[in-house]
Amino acid sequence: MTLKLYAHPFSSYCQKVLVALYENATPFELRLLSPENTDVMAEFAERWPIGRFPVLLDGSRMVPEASIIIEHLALHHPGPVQLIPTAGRAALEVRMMDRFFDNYVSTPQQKIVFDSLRDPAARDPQGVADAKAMLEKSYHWLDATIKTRQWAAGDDFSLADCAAAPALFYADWSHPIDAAFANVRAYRSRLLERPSFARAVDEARPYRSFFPLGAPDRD
Ligand SMILES: N[C@@H](CCC(=O)N[C@@H](CS)C(=O)NCC(=O)O)C(=O)O
Repeated sequence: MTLKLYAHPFSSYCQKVLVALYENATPFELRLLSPENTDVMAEFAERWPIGRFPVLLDGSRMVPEASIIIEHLALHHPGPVQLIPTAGRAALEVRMMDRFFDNYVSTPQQKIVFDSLRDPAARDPQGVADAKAMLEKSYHWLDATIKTRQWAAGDDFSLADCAAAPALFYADWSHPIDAAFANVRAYRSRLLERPSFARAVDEARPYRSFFPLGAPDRD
């Protein structure tokens, strides 16, 4: 049975799942969430009224939340690249780093972008300043943590790198990673060279004009 992914190629959380699917060449059907696809939009709204994407449909099972989708794939559709280690301690480190990228990189980066989409009268400058301060703390912590690691949790590419790739990609667009954080910048470059993420970035290229802060002319 074909896996169906309700997603959009330009969305960071969708890219997180696309990287996992591409790592293992897992076959799936993209249900493109785009205003002109009214049937897909309606199906999605009915399945997941929360409205955040991606969502995976595996037979009759609906799986929301990017991390849970990747956990689901590892459990039910494993491939040669093991994105979540079987050993408990190693898995804990992977899951911790995955939470780090979602909560302390992606969430503040989304705050900056979502705020820019608001009506000017409804903007939240303090919230945006707090988000930028959080990103600075995250870059600082990550710079020391990633210094001795090839990938987020050590030697092996994992769920945490699926989270890190789009999170750092867009965070650097919204609040540039200072040259002082050379280890973070080098890690972001390694992620961009990883074929699974390079493919996701290429597929999202046609949508760059959607980036509300203006996409930089790089990457
Ligand atoms: N916690 C969710 C977050 C997903 C999320 O924020 N997706 C964004 C796209 S990157 C979205 O749905 N944005 C549409 C909206 O906020 O209405 C996950 O891990 O999948």
